[in-house]
Amino acid sequence: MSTEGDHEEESKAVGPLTAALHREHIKQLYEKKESFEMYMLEHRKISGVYWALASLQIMDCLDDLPKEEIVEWVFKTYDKDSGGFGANEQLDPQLLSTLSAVQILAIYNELDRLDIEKVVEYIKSMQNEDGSFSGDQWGEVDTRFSYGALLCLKIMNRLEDVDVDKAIDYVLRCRNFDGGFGCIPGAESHAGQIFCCVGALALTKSLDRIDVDLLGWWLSERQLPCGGFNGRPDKKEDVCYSWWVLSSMAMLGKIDWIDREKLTEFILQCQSPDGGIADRPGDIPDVFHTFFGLGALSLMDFPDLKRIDPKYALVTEVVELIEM
Ligand code: GRG
Repeated sequence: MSTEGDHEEESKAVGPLTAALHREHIKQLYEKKESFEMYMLEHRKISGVYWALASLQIMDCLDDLPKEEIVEWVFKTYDKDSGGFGANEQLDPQLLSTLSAVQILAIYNELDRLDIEKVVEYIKSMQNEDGSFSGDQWGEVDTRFSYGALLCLKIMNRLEDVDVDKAIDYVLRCRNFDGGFGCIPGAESHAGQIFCCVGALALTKSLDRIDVDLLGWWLSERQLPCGGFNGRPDKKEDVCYSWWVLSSMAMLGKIDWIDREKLTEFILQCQSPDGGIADRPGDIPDVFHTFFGLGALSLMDFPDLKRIDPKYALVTEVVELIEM
């Protein structure tokens, strides 16, 4: 039996956005460095820092965390030999960690501190003959890495340093009959991978190469009776898909094909009374779901939140500086 929309019958009493509690949740996470959530983030800490800072910036309170301390820590994850950044101190360089490092520096308007030539060299070294990208020295290929590489280069204004045509041809090879995209050619369509592929196409102005209506339809089918989205058919709703689905629809110009009010209600119901946003109502919150919940609310023009750009996953004022 389908488990879709389990929360449909739960209380519909929807409170306001408890931004002050979310700020406190993030500050506590940073200050109590020994917490369970921080322990769980150890192997991908740099992305956790990006989600935390991006969340604070959406709520217009970036100064809640110490900028200089964070920027110094980011450079402790840098590998001078390769030009890539690791997920934490003493970890091997990795493409998505490099993206998070570059995003953090963009958020703080500190891109000048990067050795851009070295970082570009690292990303170039990750492109394969067929246009795909590997995530690290061990070679796993995934459309997450295509997006990560292209976005990282775009932020540094160096997109032309890789073979963009080949990169896009590879992304298009990962497209399925239903209009969606998977992690490699032939893999099942999944909203997370669709975000990456649509992001890669949007960053390179190649969206005219896909059937936008077909994909828009597949994405709009992800909204369940509870208002939340799942990531593929017959799966449960999760706040993070609010971002992966809605940002893809925003890039396709199809954001009006979903019920915004119901999605907003669902996200607000996922707020923890102690701050932070969880995957589903009543679950334990974390910084990943907090960012993606806030990001989706921002895409829907929720009051008092800064606007986020769907292809960069950064607030628009940061993107304006990058594109200047
Ligand atoms: C800068 C926003 C940003 C992203 C960087 C890391 C990345 C690029 C993209 C990740 C995209 C992705 C694959 C997201 C999905 C994450 C997720 C919740 C996976 C769970 O997959 P399953 O199969 O879950 O366990 P379902 O919901 O299908 O059961």
